[in-house]
Amino acid sequence: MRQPPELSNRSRRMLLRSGLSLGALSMLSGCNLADGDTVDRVLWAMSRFNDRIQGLLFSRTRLAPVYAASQLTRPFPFNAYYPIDNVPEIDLDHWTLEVSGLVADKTPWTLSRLRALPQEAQITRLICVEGWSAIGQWRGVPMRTFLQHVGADMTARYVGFKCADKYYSSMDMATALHPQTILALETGPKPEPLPPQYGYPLRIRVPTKLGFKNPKHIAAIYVTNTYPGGYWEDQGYNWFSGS
Ligand SMILES: Nc1nc2c(c(=O)[nH]1)N[C@H]1C(S)=C(S)[C@@H](COP(=O)(O)O)O[C@H]1N2
Ligand SMILES: [Mo]
Repeated sequence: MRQPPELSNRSRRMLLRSGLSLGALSMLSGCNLADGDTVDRVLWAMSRFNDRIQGLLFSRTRLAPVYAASQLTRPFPFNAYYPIDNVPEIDLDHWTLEVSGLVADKTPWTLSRLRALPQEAQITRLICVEGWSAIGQWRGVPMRTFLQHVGADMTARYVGFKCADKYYSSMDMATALHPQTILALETGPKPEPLPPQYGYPLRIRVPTKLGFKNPKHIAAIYVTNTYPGGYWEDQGYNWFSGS
């Protein structure tokens, strides 16, 4: 995504509008369309309402499609809000994962402690809103396992992520506990530590959601009941964004 991070109010509205059904749009016809702020507020409220419905329809047991090793996309595409030359440099020797919010144990995690947890591998499709998709393999700790280890309040509403770049995102607890939602440490046909551009040393892999909800270079995870939003979500992309 190479657009400048600040979208104009107009393109922000267009983005929100594109996530609404025709029926929802026709309800807007009573609004004074010249009053951008009102339209904006109504569209944001509808998008959050859509989030709730998508959350209710989400099945904790229904799996995203999985693929064979022969179907892996090579080379796997890179995408971020900056070009590949600007991928953050991270000092792996001093790296830790911060944990905060509604969890019993806030001790930061080292890579070796994460590697010692049970790992799962998946071959799934990453779907980007920009109009491409690619099949990749990722391996890492199921988010559910991690949340159990830190004593997370599983009744909380959201899990939020802060990244080493300016990116951030969040997901509903049901998605965080879904069996295919993993803290990925490895990728590739023969899983190896994440290369820099794919989010080393740690990224979220959540095949039940669109690409932008798969934050890379995770620096902090927090559990909260306060809506955390996200980098693209706060600019108008629908927050739930199931794939
Ligand atoms: N930290 C960070 N994570 C990010 C992004 C980003 O810009 N920064 N872009 C997102 C988007 S829009 C997509 S499609 C995927 C792309 O992942 P890939 O580079 O492995 O293809 O990363 C997501 N995670
Ligand atoms: Mo994306």
